[in-house]
Amino acid sequence: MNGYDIFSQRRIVVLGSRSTGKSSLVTRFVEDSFSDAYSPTIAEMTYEHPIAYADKDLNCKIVDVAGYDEFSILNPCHAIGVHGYLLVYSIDSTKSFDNIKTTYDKIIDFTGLQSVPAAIVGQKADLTTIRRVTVKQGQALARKLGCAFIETSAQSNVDVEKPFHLCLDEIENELKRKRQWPPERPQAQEESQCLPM
Ligand SMILES: Nc1nc2c(ncn2[C@@H]2O[C@H](COP(=O)(O)OP(=O)(O)OP(=O)(O)O)[C@@H](O)[C@H]2O)c(=O)[nH]1
Ligand SMILES: [Mg+2]
Repeated sequence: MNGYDIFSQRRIVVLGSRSTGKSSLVTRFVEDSFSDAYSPTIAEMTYEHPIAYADKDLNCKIVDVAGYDEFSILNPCHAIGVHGYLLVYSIDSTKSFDNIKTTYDKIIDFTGLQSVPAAIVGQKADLTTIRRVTVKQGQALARKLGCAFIETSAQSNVDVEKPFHLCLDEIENELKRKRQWPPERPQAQEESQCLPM
């Protein structure tokens, strides 16, 4: 037992094209480590990491997945029992940016939901001289898909914790909405103004 109950568990899946810096973002956040060497993820890794969020201690399971391209078929394990997503592109790659919408649409198609809690992450924000995707483009896509947005640099250790907190914001909002479902019925009008005929 780790002292956490099921209500404090949050499963966050990290998806995006190859070499966008997904593993680097996760390991920088969880272990505060970074390597310049590229070691592609073959077997996905799940990290258990506690995050203090609002007045709760959440036990986050962060699933670092191998790169998804536009032809990848969504693995059901990356859609079932998932609370939220980090959708990662690299700011020097238009292709990885275009793949964000494709991946989001795959999740929506698979789950049949209208939206899922997610944060779009523009990684490698330190690569300003070879930037291909502007902040405005990132923000516009996030608005369109109803997701949060942030740029990060795992290498320079900039804002690496923010995507996880933004994603938890989205998750908590969604859980709140679900708890309120069905919406309260309007109070029966006192002293009905309808007269029985
Ligand atoms: N400049 C820069 N390079 C980075 C950053 N994050 C990661 N990298 C480099 O980008 C390469 C790929 O990083 P990974 O974290 O392995 O990328 P990934 O998305 O997990 O790759 P796959 O597992 O193959 O999908 C490595 O050489 C990293 O050192 C960053 O913030 N800035
Ligand atoms: Mg990886």
